Amino acid sequence: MNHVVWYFTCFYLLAVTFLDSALASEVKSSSLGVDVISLNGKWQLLNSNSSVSLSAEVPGCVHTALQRQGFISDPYYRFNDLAYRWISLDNWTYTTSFTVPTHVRGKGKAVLVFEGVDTVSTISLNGVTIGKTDNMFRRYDFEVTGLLKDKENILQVWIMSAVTYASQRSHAHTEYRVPPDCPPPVQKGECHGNFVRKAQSSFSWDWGPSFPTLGIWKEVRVEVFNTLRVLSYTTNPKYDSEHSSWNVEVELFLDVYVASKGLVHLSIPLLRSKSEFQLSLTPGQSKKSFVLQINESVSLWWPFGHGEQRLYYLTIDVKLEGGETFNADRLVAFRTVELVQEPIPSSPGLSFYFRINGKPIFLKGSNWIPAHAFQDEVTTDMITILLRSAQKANMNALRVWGGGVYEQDFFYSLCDMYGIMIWQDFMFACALYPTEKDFIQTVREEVTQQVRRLKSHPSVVIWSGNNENEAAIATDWFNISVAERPLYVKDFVNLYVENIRDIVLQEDSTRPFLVSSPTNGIESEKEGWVAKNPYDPHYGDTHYYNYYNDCWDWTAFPRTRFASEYGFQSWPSFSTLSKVSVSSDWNFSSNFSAHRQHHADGNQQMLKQAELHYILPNSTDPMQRYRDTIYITQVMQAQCVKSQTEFYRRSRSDIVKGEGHTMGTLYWQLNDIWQGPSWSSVEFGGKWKMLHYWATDFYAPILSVGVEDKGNLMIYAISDSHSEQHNVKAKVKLHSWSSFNVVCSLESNVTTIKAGGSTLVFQHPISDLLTQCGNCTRRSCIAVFHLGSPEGQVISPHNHIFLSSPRHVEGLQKPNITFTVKDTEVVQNFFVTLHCSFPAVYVWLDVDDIPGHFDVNGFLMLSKKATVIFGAWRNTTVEEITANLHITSLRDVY
Ligand code: BMA
Repeated sequence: MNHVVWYFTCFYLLAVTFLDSALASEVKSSSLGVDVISLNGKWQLLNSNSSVSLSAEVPGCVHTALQRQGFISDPYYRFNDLAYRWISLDNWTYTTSFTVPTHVRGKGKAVLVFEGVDTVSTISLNGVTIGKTDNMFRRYDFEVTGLLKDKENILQVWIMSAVTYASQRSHAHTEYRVPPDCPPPVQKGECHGNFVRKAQSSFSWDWGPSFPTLGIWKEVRVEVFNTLRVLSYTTNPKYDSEHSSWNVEVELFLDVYVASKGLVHLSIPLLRSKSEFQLSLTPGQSKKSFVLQINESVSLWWPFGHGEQRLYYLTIDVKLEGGETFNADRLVAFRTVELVQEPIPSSPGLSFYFRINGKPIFLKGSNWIPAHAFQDEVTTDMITILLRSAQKANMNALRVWGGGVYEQDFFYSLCDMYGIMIWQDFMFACALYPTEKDFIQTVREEVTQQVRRLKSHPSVVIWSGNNENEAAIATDWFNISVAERPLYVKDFVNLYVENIRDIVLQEDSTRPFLVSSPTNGIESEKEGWVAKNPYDPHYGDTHYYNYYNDCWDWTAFPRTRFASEYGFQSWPSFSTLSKVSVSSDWNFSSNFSAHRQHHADGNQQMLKQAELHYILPNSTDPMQRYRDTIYITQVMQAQCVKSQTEFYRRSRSDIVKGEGHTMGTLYWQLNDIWQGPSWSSVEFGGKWKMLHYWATDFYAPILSVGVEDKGNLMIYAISDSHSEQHNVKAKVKLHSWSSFNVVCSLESNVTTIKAGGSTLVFQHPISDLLTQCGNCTRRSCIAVFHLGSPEGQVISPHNHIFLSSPRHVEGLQKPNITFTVKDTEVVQNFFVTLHCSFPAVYVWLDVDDIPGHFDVNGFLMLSKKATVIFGAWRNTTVEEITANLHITSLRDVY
């Protein structure tokens, strides 16, 4: 069994009810007299030479079917990704049978609807080929009128290996190459993923395994009707600036069999707004748009941290003259979004920031990747835990990265509720793409469908063409000669501008579109859509990675307008890894450690970066050393991402040497696809790494940041507020590493900090500070600080700055931390009280497999006693926590 460690948690879960999938052949009459026969459920599955035969759940995929029926064990276990490669190289047939009652069969039109086939398939009904699929991101509707029988109907979906298909397509593309051919060997992946419209990361990625899945990953049903059926509908609030009023555009996409007339009634009861419209339809596919004027004043939808996420029910009622009806409810929200790219005084280039409801908003968040290699394993619980974790860490934005999938509806609905803005990439990443007619055609359909599906969500604030493909051409990732370049630029413009952008502009006028990420935005457009340097910090967004530079050196970071990717790897916790490994794997030089690392030199990079500031773990007990090394990679990652994020937040209102005005930080990456080393802050299974705990602080709405600049200790106050002016004092203390005594305390004058900006509130030469404090040197003391109101209230999280690398500090001793656990009055919340004999740094609590998280973790402990709270996501006890709790601090690992 796949021991997936996502747990049901009532604390996290919303009341979401899902209809059980209907048994095959059960007819449900939906609105408009459409009879629906769900074909979800058990199908038969066969490989190409019939040596493997089993039953398989639809929606689902071959891998999960094989696993559930015991043909294979957990695909994530040890080296199974390699052992099970054969599955994706074979072709598979899904078969089901169903009956259709005569009265249903007698209706005018019958359509087979596949919400999602993964990916390349030929579909036949009762022996007749009814269609083919080549794109997992599309829904396919095949007309089957006249093909249905009363008795047994046999439906077959023959799925071709996507790996074989991609290879054939690439070899057929003889005029010029479309790189990359294959992923780097360290990724142990399959080749030519760019030739098939499928999650690009399923052919392997630098954080994930290669499982080029095959399956029917979304619902299947037959729809039979006499009049018409609704294909989809959209609800898009629009602000009419001329009249300073709102209206909601509702579009109905219909498949009309016979000409009909009727009425459409739209209403938002809470806003006392309703309207009725005539509907007149002729046979064929048709799109009808209606505009509901809102006459009342609305409460706006705001990103998390900036106000409420107000959602209103909109109801759509369609009544045809023949008496058939269609009713639907949708939550809508009112907000505007602008991407502001305009000149900035004393800075070349253009600004790049989001204005929501007229207010500039700093985007704080990270990047989202697929939550599982097998999408049918992604549960609403998993999505809820991840999105709730993002919000708990004060994130207001996530980028749905272009190498995965367009996420399921539930994901976006939850983002609407949580106030998490979505930067939505189209699913193209780190590659060049072919532009043959049929490829463009399938992409056009994909984009049209996805924009229609997602545009009703207020959380989606921007569309972006792809991940890093502008940069791939501009900075020549694939050794393309100068002479050949125009050809590739032409293909780029063809795909992302003339097709994708065109469709987006037609379908959705309410959001900005970017050609790529990173991009220079308007400047890229001026330069023919591929800028000379898409990483230019004066324009657009940037991705920046540098693993060998000392990440404490903030002067090395580009002072970008918007940091949409940056990050550092770490290893997930032992309890996560131990589920897919055995004891011989548990050291850093094992084959397993090398195998799980998909990023060239990744393991070395982590240790080298860690070594710059920490003494690497040197326990003689191999097991202890393994756990400690995991710990040190997480310390390094948390510290590096903190240092970079604080730099960006500090740069929000600064222009230094023409650079700055940073208005967004989306670190790479929020979540994991499996149990392996990666840039994520949340492990596969939902456990928070140290970085995620720290994000809660470095993404706080009001933050104090300490930096050393030319020998001075500078403390900045950063505020996301739009208007509130805070009067603050920076309260600074120097603590000695060797005792619990505060060596000295200082306070700045009261300063009024800028709303929506960064303000210097404290500046002091470090050498003076040390002299003034008497008993302190850079090595023997640490500076801790926070912002307080003049009345003494704490208004920012506590922060600190090392005055020398922890590897050089003097006086830090083994803290001998002991603990006691106590139940709180609150369900599943436990107090953990720590006692230490000496100050401790990076104090890390790990309860192994007990799901949940602490209120703080990875902290500095400068007093003898500290109490934290553990909130469990399932029933647990004081005893279980006590038995599983491991506590590590920096000084414990060497
Ligand atoms: C960026 C991303 C991903 C990748 C990450 C880490 O390039 O877009 O492709 O996983 O960096 O290397």
